[in-house]
Amino acid sequence: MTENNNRILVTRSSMPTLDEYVEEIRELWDSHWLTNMGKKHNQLAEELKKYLGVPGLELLVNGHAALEFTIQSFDFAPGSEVITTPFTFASTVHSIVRNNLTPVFCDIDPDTYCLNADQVEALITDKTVAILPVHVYGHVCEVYKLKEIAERHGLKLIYDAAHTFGEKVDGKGIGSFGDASIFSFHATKVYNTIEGGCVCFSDEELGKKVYFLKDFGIVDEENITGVGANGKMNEFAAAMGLCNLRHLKEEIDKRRKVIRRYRKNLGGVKGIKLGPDYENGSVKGMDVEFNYAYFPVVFTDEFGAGRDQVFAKLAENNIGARKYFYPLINELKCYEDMGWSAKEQTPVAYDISMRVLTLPLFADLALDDVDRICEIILSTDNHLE
Ligand code: T4K
Repeated sequence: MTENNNRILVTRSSMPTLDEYVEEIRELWDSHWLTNMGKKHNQLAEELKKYLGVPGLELLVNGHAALEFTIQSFDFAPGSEVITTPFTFASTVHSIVRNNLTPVFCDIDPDTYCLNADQVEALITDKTVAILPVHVYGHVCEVYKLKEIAERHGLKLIYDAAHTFGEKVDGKGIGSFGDASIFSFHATKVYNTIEGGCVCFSDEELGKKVYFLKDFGIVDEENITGVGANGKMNEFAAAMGLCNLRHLKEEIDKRRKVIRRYRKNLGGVKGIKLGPDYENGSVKGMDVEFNYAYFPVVFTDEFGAGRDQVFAKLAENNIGARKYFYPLINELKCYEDMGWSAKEQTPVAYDISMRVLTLPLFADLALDDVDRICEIILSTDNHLE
């Protein structure tokens, strides 16, 4: 039985053994070099570049900083529009707004829950400068269609790839699509550096700009030529990343087993809709090497209970599923003055946000626990008459 204070939470951080981590950080006591692009930072950047199959990579203190600094590095005019999805974590849209840009919401695909590529073009105006899709839950956006649209309209394509660490699309690292892709290495992700993130790019100039901005805009000790900030990853985080990278394959193998069990138990149940099954052939014309990041379940009207009832029933049993991503970003309190209407602007995203639950998923989640979680879910069926 998997226990975390007797509760099973939506996820649990992957960690190396304490001995392995101590061994990794031992040399920091000799060098006294703790941050500011030290040895571990640089080693991790090189290892990740290879692992992710990307031409360029810059490490950052977290995924949000990666996104915010990346957007800043394009120097878009204030008030320019960025087409994005409301079905995401707040970070995506906050990073647009904090760069003095205007988010324009596009609805999502009903099967992958990613930005609906077929609806992007209708939202492009003469103020649009970029498209910012999210590979939500590790599901993959229609990267070829989006590339074609971005190129035809001269727009930048910036992916929030926070959930897709290590994935491949048609054999290519997912971070190599678009002008830039950011990953999150937060404690709750498939791969973590405690807190951390990176941006991947092919244009070296973009990488240099992000580096410059993450280090206060410093050129040298006597020259600070940009208004940057502090986005540097420290050596302890990088050391955690070096350790976790060694075990990633086995972690992903274990996650795959958990998801297969969920699919076996819940697949085909009336009223339960599961996400795309990347093991079962190509999805939207793409072969995807999935990382098993999240397991979202959508309860349709045919199920005998609503999402909130299932959530409550699981909570009664000490199981902490989460309503990622409810509420939508175009419904958040902090944006209530913007005059957005989720129901009208993005009806599919609205509907999914009212019905979705992400179930517990982590490498060491016991299969018996998966069975128990599924039994509890199925026991809520027929609550509604
Ligand atoms: N873009 C997207 C699409 C994102 O989803 C995110 C982050 C970002 C950008 C920004 O990346 P970062 O700046 O975070 O690197 C969590 C994460 O904090 C956040 O990283 C993540 N997305 C978001 C979807 O989920 P919360 O507020 O739900 O986390 P919390 O603290 O409730 O933790 C969830 C569960 O994880 C807990 O119930 C137990 C487990 N846990 C948590 C922590 C903090 C652990 O096992 N260990 C831990 O250290 O936001």
